[in-house]
Amino acid sequence: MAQIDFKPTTLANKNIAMQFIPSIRKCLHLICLLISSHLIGENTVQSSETADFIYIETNGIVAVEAEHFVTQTHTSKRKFYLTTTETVPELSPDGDPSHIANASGGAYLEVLPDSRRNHSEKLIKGENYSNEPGKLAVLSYKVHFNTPGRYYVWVRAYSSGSEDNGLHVGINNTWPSSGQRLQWCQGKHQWRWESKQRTEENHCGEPHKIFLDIDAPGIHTIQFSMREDGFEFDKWLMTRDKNLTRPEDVGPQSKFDQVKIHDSLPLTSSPKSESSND
Ligand SMILES: [Ca+2]
Ligand SMILES: [Ca+2]
Ligand SMILES: [Ca+2]
Repeated sequence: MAQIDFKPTTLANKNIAMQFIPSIRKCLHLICLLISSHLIGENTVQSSETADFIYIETNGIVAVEAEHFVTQTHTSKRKFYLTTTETVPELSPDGDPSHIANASGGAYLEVLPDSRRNHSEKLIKGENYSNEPGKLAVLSYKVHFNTPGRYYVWVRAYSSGSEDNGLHVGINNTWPSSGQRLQWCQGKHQWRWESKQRTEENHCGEPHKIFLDIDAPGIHTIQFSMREDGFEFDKWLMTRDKNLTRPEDVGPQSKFDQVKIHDSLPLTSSPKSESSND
């Protein structure tokens, strides 16, 4: 039987090998590019997976779908993932099924993976928990405010336990104390609007303490960041009314004047019909 010699001992074999070196270099360059673009994507997730929206405040209120964020940053440890009727994020651990039923706009976000789903699972600061705002999974939204002043922030969330019910809110890359530790205790296993701040005195949160001050009319960046992983985020609103009655439904209608929608993002109604250009 014939023997095959793999050793590149001859000059001809060396020449053949030399011809492949530029191709190998090109391949390595492409691999480096792919790895670097992946790493950049980990830390600055642009709007390509959702859409670009500028929402509008009118008559002292603005309501925004959580899934309509413009950018997401600080995603190396945890990230908000989109759930729709067609799409469910394939990350584990998660711990529960989709809660798309009754979600406003047919979509919501969830911070995954959820590695701390109950009190007995290990708390890792900076990974599955951050009492410091602006550090993990930071979502940014654009809102055109017509009316300056103090706005109370409400969020519609779905909490299943005691370790998926914390969030922070900030504005223009600042994280005031009045935006820290949004908390849900009542209304488990359902979508629920809440506006309460977790305090030393009351771990279930106190009303009227979550607010942002709009100093001047114009476009501002409203931001949310993770406090606990597994947080499920449907919609948020800001209102001048300190004593707003907690909505039992999907809440006020959204108004926006600029939109670029990604194909995968569902909209339950036409942007034009909701636009406040009128
Ligand atoms: Ca979950
Ligand atoms: Ca959790
Ligand atoms: Ca939603």
